[in-house]
Amino acid sequence: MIWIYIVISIAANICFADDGHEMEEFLKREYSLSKPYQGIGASGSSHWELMGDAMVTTDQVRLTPDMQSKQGAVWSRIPCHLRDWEIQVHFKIHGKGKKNLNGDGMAVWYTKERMQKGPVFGNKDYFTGLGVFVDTYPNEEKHLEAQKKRYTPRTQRIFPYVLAMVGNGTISYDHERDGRPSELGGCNAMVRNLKHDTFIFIRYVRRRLTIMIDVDGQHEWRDCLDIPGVRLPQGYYFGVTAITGDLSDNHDLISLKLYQLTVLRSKQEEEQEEEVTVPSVDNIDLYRPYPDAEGMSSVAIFFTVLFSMLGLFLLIVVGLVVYSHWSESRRKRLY
Ligand SMILES: [Ca+2]
Repeated sequence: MIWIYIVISIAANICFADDGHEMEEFLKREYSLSKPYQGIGASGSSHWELMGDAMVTTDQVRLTPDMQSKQGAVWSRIPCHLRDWEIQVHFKIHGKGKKNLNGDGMAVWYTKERMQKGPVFGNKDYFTGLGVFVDTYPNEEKHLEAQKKRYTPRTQRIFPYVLAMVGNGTISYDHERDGRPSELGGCNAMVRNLKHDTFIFIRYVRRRLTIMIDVDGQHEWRDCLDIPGVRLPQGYYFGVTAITGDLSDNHDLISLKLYQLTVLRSKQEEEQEEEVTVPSVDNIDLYRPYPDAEGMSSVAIFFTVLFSMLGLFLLIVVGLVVYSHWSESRRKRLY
């Protein structure tokens, strides 16, 4: 289903969730960030705080410049106690690097922790909460290419790739595998060096996590991920971070708009929604290691074929021996 993209120009709107429930949305200015970014970073005078190499200009919050080994972030100072919400993130990723010679990407967060530098797109590893990543560099593919290994179609992706992960404080983001073992889902999103605007939309309603993207310049939301049973505690912080390594890009945040959604719940639904203290997702292990993501190497394929042929040969020999014994004993019985 493609959603018609509507620029929300007034503070309150009526819209419908996927399940047809009517809901209202209100822009929450204290959790939103937009031009002219007044007072961001200055201590105490803004709801948002800058970190690392992030810089505010007239047109954007530049999380990283197009230079190696930078990381930057902007974090909300106030915890969000809304039960149902959606955020629209207007961002821009651009740089001089040619395709797949740029990196590493940016992330939108709703986490217990805030303002901690680290390897996960500029945030700490073993985070607690939700991370939505725009990964612009295919680490696993490049690693396998260098080793002349094939990758299985099951895990093959086209980059840049948008991926969602829920962490409970004990799960590491596997950077070398581009987060595959902890992936909740995701989609391809060609977002680099575009003239038109690019957006990510994250909606969290009745524990259903929906992610859509608008990156094609068509003013349409494209489905990226939709998962029920995502349990996220209240009182976490929103943040946007980015990182560069050997390869780089400008990672710019233009705006972040948070809407409170008011959803009618029946008394029964209210009673069933017990309070969540640790993030989790119903019926999904948050970390699912897989033994052979790298597929078979050419040596492994050679031996598999060799042993298969030997096995077949052995079967034929055994079959012939059994047949000759059988036909001989049959001949004897006939005479
Ligand atoms: Ca990557």
